[in-house]
Amino acid sequence: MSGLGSPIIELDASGMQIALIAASWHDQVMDGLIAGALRAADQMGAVAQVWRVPGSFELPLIAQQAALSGKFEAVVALGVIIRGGTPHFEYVSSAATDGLNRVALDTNVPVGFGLLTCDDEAQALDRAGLTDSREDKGAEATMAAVSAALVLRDLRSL
Ligand code: DLZ
Repeated sequence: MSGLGSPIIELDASGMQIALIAASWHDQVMDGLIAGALRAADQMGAVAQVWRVPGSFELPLIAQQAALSGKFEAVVALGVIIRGGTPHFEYVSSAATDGLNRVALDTNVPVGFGLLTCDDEAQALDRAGLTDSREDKGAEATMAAVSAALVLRDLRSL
């Protein structure tokens, strides 16, 4: 993981099936987030399938269906919302955030939160796991979801 105070996590998730749900707004940032998520999945031995949705508002529904399919131990949601001159930012951000949290709690499948809510595109690029980025939020969200899925495996085997 990459942000200040974030943990260093090394995980063995060999063969774990995970679903990556990725929005499509702000393509350069999304390319970085998806690449970071796939890199992290690969490093942990997890097998990732990617689905694209139009915008971040659509992430919760598709994340919910992936979780309910029973085929994935973890779901990762990736998106970028840039603050603009309209109230859309607040509506889309809170709908996506609340929805994704609800998916995890309703389905008992961990949902990695790889949704960037940024003031401008430069801030988003800095978190996108690109060559010049300081942070890699796609990888971070993927590691968090897989880590939680491994804890759930342990808890369910008690
Ligand atoms: C409408 C909208 C706006 C203004 N901004 C973004 C954004 O920055 N990032 C994003 O992922 N999606 C945005 N959207 C689209 C909504 O998420 C949604 O796709 C549409 O409102 C259609 O349901």
